Amino acid sequence: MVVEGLDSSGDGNGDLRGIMNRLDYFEYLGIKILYLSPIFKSPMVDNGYDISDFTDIDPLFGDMNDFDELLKAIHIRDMKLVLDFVPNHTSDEHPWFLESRCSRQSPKRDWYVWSDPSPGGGVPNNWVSVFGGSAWSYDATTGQYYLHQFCPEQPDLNLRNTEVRQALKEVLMFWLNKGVDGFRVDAVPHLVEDSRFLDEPTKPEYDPLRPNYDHMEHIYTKNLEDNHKIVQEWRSLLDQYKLPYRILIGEIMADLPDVMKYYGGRYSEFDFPFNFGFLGLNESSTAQDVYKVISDYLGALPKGKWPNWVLGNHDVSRIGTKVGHEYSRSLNVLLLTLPGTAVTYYGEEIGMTDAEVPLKTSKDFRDPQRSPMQWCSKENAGFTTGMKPWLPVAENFKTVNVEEQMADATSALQLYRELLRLRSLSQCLGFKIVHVDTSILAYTRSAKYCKFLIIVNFGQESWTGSLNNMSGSGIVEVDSEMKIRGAHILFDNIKLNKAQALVLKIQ
Ligand SMILES: [Ca+2]
Ligand SMILES: [Ca+2]
Repeated sequence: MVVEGLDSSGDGNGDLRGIMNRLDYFEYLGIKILYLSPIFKSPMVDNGYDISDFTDIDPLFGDMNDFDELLKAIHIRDMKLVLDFVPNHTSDEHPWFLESRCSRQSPKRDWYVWSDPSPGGGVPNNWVSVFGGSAWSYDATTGQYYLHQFCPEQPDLNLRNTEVRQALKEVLMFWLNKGVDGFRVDAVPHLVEDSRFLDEPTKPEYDPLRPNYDHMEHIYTKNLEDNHKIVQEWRSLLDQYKLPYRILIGEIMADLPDVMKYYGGRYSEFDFPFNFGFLGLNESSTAQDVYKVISDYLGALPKGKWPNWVLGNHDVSRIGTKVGHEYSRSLNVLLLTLPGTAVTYYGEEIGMTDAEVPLKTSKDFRDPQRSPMQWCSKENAGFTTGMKPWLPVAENFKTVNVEEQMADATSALQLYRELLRLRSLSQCLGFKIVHVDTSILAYTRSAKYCKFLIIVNFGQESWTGSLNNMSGSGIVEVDSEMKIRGAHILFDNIKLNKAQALVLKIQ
């Protein structure tokens, strides 16, 4: 689970002690692994993804003592902690960059990607940053440009330089030696660039005056073959730490074939690259669209590799907002009954939706999905002991919050918990889609001694019918509405309310 805790210091920002205060909750849910987005020292130009010290905690979140205590407390509860690893770039305030930019003769000059202006003056080539505009910024002191695939305050490290590779490995070792259970690696497609610095081909819609990242073919800056060697190096470093096993997860925003390459083929790379297929779902998505995401993904998954599923993250609108709040429960049934690792972005377990962030106070277009965790119906949803949380709380916090849902046996939170309990008890391996139409998706999961049928109604109204080639009956193990557990259902006469999902144990 991607976690956000609460603010224990009263400054409005979530912090490490705040997460520690809520570990009972994650344990109560049945969560196995907690993942924190960057907590490292940072000027916070890009919410901590601009790091100025990879081996220190930003004071916003606490200090190293808080971290050590948190890690210990997580392990005592038999949970694991995964941290963010951001190897593509540093902050422009990182001592490495300060040293690199001070002169062309600096021993760290080659630690970043520098280039002379083009022969006619101006940027070295037409490369564009992911956030728009040129990927090059001019540095007047030394008369060269430095590369940044993201913000100008996030200069790209030169991962072709062996000293840089070693320095980054030492960062990993620092945290591994503390006992961290693994890493989610940021911005993997962007690790290395083609060193010839040739222009990238443009698409017809490309406007040289307002260059847009999506209007170019990123053949020299994205998913280069050499990225894989680097990931393999990290994997073999983690493999030196045997007990416990350390996990490596990749963030790869790319087409499926490129994503799948990061499993490593005959080599070991990521345990899994995040599967972002469901991030594209919206309010007009049908059961067939959901089916297509699942079948495309499983069809492309290399043999013997481990799948995973993600409903949301900090970069996209919350699933409950995109698809509709009423579908939050059935989407969790889907997430937690598909084969492989399920990843929950904090708040999805209670059906949180995006907050309204007024334009004049908005710092980032992604603020709405980053609003504070809704703990209770009190002021600021119980997130902060201070006056004001770092972002506004979503309006529905009075009804959508942990405290209310813990007390309500039919809540989304209790459903989530029940699904996790069923998962840990049943150890299903087999998976087969048995029915799909515009409204209904149904599939079976089989374990050694039992078999389950999962039926989800993604349609706009209630549904009554039978499934293709399914006869017999089952007992309701999980009902997304938390009302008819234990009911006996005949497969030739199934009734589902709008957005209802059932997990049936086949008789
Ligand atoms: Ca705080
Ligand atoms: Ca790079």
